[in-house]
Amino acid sequence: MAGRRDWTRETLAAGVRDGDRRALARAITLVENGDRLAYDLVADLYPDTGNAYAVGVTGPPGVGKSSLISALVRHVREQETEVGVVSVDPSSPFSQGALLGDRIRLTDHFLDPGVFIRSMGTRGHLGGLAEATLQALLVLDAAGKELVFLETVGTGQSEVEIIGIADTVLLVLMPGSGDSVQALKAGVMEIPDVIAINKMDHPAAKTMLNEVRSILSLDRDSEWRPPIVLTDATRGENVAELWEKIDAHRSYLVESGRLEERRARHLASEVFAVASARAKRHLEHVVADDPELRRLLDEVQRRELDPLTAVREILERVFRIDADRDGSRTA
Ligand SMILES: Nc1nc2c(ncn2[C@@H]2O[C@H](COP(=O)(O)OP(=O)(O)OP(=O)(O)O)[C@@H](O)[C@H]2O)c(=O)[nH]1
Ligand SMILES: [Mg+2]
Repeated sequence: MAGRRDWTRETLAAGVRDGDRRALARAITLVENGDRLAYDLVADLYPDTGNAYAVGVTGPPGVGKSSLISALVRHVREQETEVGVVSVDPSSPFSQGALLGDRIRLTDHFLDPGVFIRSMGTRGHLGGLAEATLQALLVLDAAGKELVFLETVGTGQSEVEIIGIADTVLLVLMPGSGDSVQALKAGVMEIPDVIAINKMDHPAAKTMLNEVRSILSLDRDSEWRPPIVLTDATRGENVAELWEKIDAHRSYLVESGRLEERRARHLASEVFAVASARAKRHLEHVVADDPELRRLLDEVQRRELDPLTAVREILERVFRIDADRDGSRTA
C-alpha cells in the first residue's frame, strides 16, 4: 500500500484520473489539510473538470440528508452513474472521527467501486470549508464522477458558502423543521431548487408541505418553481420522484443556458470568497506580528486616532492600497 511519501504530484494526478480510490482518498486528505501538493494537484487536474454535476444537500441536523443521499445513490447506481459524496461538517475540527462516521450513514455503498464517499471537517484548513469543498469537488470531477453530492448541515448562512458551488441545491426538511420554514419565509434562507420533506409518515408532514408550498407561491417571478417532494428515505419511498425533480432542474438549467451562467457566477464568487478570506487572514497575521500596526489600534482605543485614519494606514502598510482612492469609489 502506498504510504504518504510514495505519492508525487504526477502519480497522484494519474491515480485520480484513473479513479483509484487510494489516490482519491489521499488527494482529499491533502485538500482538507490545505497541503501544498493539493494545490498543485488541482492545478494539474483543473483542465479535465467541468463534467461532474454537483448536487448540494442541506438542511437541519437529523432530517435524513445522509439517508436520502444513500437512497438517491442506490437509485442512480441502477444506471451505473459514477458517484461521489462529500459530507462536510462545519462544526467539526477533525475528519473521519466517530461523529462524522455517524453522520454519513452511507455504509451500504462502501463496497461499491462506482461510489466514493468521504466526510470532511475543517481540521487545519486555513482556507476554510468553501475552499476545501471546491477542491474536493474538482478532484472527484477529474476522477470521472458524473454526479457529486455535497452534504452539509445547516439552515442559514454558514452552509451557503459550502453548497454555493452546487448546480442544484436540495433542501431537506422534516415535520418539526419549523425554524427553516420561518427562515425561508423571512427570506433569510435562499430559495433552494428542490425541497424534500422527509419522514413523510409523520402526521404533520402534509401540513408542512402546504406551508412550504404557500411560501414558495409568493415567489411568482422566478421561472423555476422549486418542486416539493414528500419522501421516506429509510423505506426509499418517492426517492425516484425526488431524483426526477433533481434531474428536471438540471435539464432546465442546461436547456435555458443557465447552467453555464450559474457555474461562471459560482466560480467567480468562490474565487473572490477565497481571496477575501486569505486577505483577511493575512491582515490578521500581519497586525498581530507588527508592533507598529498594533500601536495604531491602541491609539484608536485611546481616541488619539480616528478609526478610518487607522484603516487607511493599515491598508497602505499591509496591502499598499491607496485607501483614499479606494474609499472614494465606494462612497
Ligand atoms: N422514520 C424515518 N426515519 C428516518 C428517515 N430518514 C432518516 N431517518 C432516520 O433519521 C435519523 C437521521 O438520519 P440521517 O440520514 O443521519 O440525517 P442527517 O440529516 O444526515 O443528519 P446529520 O448529518 O447528523 O445532520 C436516522 O436515525 C435515520 O435512520 C425517514 O424517512 N423516516
Ligand atoms: Mg448526515
